[in-house]
Amino acid sequence: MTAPALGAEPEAPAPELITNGDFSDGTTGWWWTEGNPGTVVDGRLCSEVPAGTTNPWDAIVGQNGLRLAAGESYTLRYTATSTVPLTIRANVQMATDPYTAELSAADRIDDTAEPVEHTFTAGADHGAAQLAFQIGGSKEAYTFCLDDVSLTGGTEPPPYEPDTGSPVRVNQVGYLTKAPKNGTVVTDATEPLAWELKDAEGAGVASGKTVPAGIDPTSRQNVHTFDFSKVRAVGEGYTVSVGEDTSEPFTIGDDLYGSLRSDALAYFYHNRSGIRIEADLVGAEYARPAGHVGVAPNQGDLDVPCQEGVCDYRLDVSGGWYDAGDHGKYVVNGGISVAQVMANFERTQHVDGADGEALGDGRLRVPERGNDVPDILDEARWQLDFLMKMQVPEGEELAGMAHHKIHDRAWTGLPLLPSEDPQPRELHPPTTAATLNLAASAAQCARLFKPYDADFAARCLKAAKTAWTAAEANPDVLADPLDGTGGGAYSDDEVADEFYWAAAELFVTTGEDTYRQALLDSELHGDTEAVFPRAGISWQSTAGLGGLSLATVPSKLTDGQLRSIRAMLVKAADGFAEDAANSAYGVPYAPEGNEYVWGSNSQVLNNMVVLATAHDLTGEARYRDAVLSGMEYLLGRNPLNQSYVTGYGERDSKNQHHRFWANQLDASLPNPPPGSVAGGPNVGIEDPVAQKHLQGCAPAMCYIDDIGSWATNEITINWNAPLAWVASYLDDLGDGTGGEDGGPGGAECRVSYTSHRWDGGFTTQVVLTNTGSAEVSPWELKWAFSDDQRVTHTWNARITQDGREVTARPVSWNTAVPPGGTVNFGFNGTAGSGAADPGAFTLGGRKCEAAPGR
Ligand code: 9MR
Repeated sequence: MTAPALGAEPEAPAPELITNGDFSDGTTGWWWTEGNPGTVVDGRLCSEVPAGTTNPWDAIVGQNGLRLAAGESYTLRYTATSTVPLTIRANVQMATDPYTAELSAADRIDDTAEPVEHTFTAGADHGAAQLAFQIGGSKEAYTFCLDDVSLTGGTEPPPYEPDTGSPVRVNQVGYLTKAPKNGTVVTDATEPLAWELKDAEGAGVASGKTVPAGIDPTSRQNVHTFDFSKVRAVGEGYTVSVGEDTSEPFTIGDDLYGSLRSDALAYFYHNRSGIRIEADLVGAEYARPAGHVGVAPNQGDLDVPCQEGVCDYRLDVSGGWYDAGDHGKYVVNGGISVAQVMANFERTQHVDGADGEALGDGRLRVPERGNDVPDILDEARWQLDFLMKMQVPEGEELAGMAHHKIHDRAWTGLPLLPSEDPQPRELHPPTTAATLNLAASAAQCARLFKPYDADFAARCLKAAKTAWTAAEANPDVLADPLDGTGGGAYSDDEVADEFYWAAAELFVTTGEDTYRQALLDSELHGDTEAVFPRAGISWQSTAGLGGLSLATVPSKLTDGQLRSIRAMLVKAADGFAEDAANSAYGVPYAPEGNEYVWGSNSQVLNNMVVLATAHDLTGEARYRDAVLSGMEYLLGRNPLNQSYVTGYGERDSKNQHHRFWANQLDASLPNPPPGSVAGGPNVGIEDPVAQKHLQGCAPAMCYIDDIGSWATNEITINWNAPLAWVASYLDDLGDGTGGEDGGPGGAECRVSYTSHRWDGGFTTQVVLTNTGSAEVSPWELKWAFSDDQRVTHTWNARITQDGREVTARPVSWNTAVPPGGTVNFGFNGTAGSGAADPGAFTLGGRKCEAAPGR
């Protein structure tokens, strides 16, 4: 090894600004204009440029999102070939009008790849400049190929440190008056700390001690929790302080979720395709022309052909909702979304205290107000009509199946209004999953629309039954996972869950034995984890939607069948409640290995839907409490101190990935409207912005509020649908009890845990008190050690340990604990390194109060 010469500090190489400049990752990071789509050929990006364009900028290949600093020097390098010798322009410029250029070079290229190099100094700061190879203006058609693109210069931006604000984390919207009220504080301290709740004037209202919870594995931070459930004084501007640190302000009061209920539903109107979005419904800022109705430059969804080789007919597939930040419309995702919108309404028909009025005619932002149909059903119908248009017509091959999706032939850039999308639209092959999504949602449509429009209901039922029959005849036609150009793939190689869901909805609607039999024959029948997976319901795992309908909508299920479906649901809810109780942030979501997935916030929300339904069915407060703590997590009590819902909370997400709500890229465009939930932390960090900033992130911190981060910060119909469902449930809770007073926290157990430590070991005495009104037998108490303590010797209980997770169970003489009764047990163990005592205990999945004075 050669030592560097003394005095000659090796210079750090200038940072690279181009993503995927060698095209080793396909076309990732690159875009092009409509007439000259790019593909990677032999490791280079090539584009067929048509004959007869006029201006250089009539054909472009480029990359956006480049950060330049005024006064810094930059070097652009690339190689390019052209089958016709010509001059192109290599520009580094603003990405929006007036397109001011920092570099605008005229480069001669031909069929030999000569390296080109330009150096320039940036005259201004740019947050998101673009590199644009302007390759139009040629009379002749030619092939342009590009390789080894590099733009270096400036200084390395400092490592990304998310601004997480105060370490004291709360629900930034607020807490229902009579509900549990918990928060989390990030601190190095291992001993309890004093917390104080202050009113808007800063006067102390309540105080207490935090409960150390050890290292939270989702954030890798040492945290404590605090509980101020006992405070029931209504007010705004409350804060919690721990030492010098103060939380964001929040409210204590009733009915905190009324506006969220309607905002989260307005999301669907905002994202309607094929209709003008009216200022008088959503405000001038959000009004826009109809998208994809065949008005140039749109090619329209009124007469859409298939992808080449897929079919030779064309369909009118106008209408429906855009899926997300992109303008695609996907049956496989559209179906679950409209099902949850309908379920939001259907709940009001079967649950005491669920308010149908708030979803009724004239209450929501839909243009069909005043038609005597509940507004929420009007919104659902917009999508149902579209879904039915995606069905393969009679007489065609695969008649009755549904096309998987319709979207642009190539990916478009941001920002882009739906009405400005110039791409050709294409139908993609029918699939079993899409067909069953249609069958399930159309079957639900049939029963809900019957009182309002019998013809429409009959049309839904016919579509549903035809789809079911077609899916049975074609049970394994799967989407191609590589069919992801211009739109998402949404491929799913397991459709037993879609069969279960569709059979459930068809059975509830018709009572027919064919569908009952399909349910009983399903491999998912009776399998809680398959129907209600611990990681949550999603577009890939839809059986739970069927399970929820079976458990809640009156049907011809036998009493025994109903009991067993409900038992599965409650068992799943027990798991979620346990996950919430074990989480220092109260989140009812604990995926295997803490692998927060793409759209993790919707997994949290879907678990909350199951919990809320368990609460509706059993009246047990602990299910409600876990829904509430899930909402605490989503609205700010989390490792990033982030409210993931636009317009709610002090530190809300504002720059979600969307082509119209793209204020971050174009100041004349709006941010997402209130009530739009971001996808949330995703350990996959699949997009370039997340990859740039979030390498090595802790699971629940793999999130960035940047419009370029589609993997962590997109918004979609299938994420807002459970948000709207949950918002309705929460609004119905009123003061937190939904009428009956469950009492703060609803805890029905208390634990006192006293340890004496010595060098290398400890001895612990536990007193468990049943504070509820029912006997608990057999009891099962769980907690987690904050460190590597090991239990070595026990008395009066059987104790098992799995890593840090500890479970204590009765010995023969103390199996039952009567109301007011106690169990005493204890154990010796080897000490961990400076470990704190555990602070959170669950009895049968239900959170216990920690007895004071430990
Ligand atoms: O929500 C989808 C997520 O589960 C997948 O992992 C991801 C990658 O295939 O795609 C997500 O769905 C996107 C879809 O493909 C296109 N529209 C936007 C969706 C949300 O990001």
